[in-house]
Amino acid sequence: MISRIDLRGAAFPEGGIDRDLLPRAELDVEAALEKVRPICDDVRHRGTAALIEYAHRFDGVTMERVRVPAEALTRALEELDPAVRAALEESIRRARLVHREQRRADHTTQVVPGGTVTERWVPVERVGLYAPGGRSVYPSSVVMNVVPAQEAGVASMAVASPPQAEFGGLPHPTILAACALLGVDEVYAAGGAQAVAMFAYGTEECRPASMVTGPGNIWVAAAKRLLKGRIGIDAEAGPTEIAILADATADPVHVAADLISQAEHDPLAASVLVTDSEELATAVEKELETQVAATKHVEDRIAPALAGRQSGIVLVDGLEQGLAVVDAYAAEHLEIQTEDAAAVAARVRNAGAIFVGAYAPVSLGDYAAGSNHVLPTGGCACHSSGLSVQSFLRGIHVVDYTREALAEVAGHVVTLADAEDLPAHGAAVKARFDWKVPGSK
Ligand code: HSO
Ligand code: ZN
Repeated sequence: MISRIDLRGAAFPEGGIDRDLLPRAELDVEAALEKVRPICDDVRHRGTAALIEYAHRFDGVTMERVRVPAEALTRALEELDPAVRAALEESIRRARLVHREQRRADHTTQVVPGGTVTERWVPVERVGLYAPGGRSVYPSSVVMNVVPAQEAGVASMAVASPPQAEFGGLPHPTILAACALLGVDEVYAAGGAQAVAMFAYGTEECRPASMVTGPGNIWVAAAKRLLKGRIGIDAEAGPTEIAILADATADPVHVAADLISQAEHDPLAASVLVTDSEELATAVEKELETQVAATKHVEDRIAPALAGRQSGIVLVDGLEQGLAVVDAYAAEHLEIQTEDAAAVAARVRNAGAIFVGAYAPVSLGDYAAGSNHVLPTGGCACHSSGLSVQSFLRGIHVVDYTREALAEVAGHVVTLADAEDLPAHGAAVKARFDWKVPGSK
């Protein structure tokens, strides 16, 4: 069901271990680029008409407009199961608590008397948030995208989610209800690459956005790669990943349940256990058999995900090697189920989010820990962070110098400009002092 990768006795070089030794899915976004290019161009030129056509072709729905009417949002919220509503409200409340505290204050540094640089944090003016449909209808992802954008102070935001034939061409009602709960009233029934193009170029109905965020399938990832620059993106989200660093103290029932929990998302999802305990490895393998037999989504997702080359049980010689492996892997989600888990977690350098100890499963973070679940996948956690308030802010340097403060440093500016053979740069300073640079001959 799940393969073993035995790294016991392997050399662990100082610069970290070779990532290629570790399991990981390969997602060929590059190949998808050529397919999404004509779609994006079409949306650019024909706007709404193109979106309506793609909704017909890809989603099997006939519609006249892409914007979801306000009544549909209100209705979806009225018809939402009260228990789901209560859970979403709690999820939103916790996410707000955490994200609100991520806001950064502007900061002014006095470099010299009369010379200051202020870093001013300014929210992106308008963002488009993508919520997948089809196999993955996740109202929780609407929460995870909208809350940080709102807490960052983004003034205008729109959500896009694929039209669904069984709901009369509207996005899934729980997606609509989540939007309504969050106070988002601009929602579009658009999916895939088309939705990203809609946000990038704008249409008759939808004003272009400065940035698009949110998870999606390979077509969404390809469109993000293609249109990046024209529009800001968060990350090209790949299939979800869970890595668990566990020792002999871990409970195999929990470990197996958590590995299965993320395998449930996608046949390409990765579930990786890193352990120095062969007993735990064997116990987890047994548990996987029993628990998988008793769950849903086995044939289409869990079984292929666990059996795929992206998943595995990695055996190591001890905790130090285990830490080297999880750092090299840079998992989207990393659980630490070891003795003194908090101290071990503090030593991890690369992970999208870290879940500490026996009572912090990834599922908690997916819904209701307060943390964000839009996280870097595919090893990107070694250079990127998950979605946060910061994702929606730009730090603008505001430079404010008096005549005296400029005079004090003018000689250095001119010297550097000359050293770079850019005399006009120096001239711009000299012009302010009648071409006689203070501090030079
Ligand atoms: N684990 C997914 C997020 C999610 N889980 C949504 C359940 N719903 C990627 O972090
Ligand atoms: Zn999940």
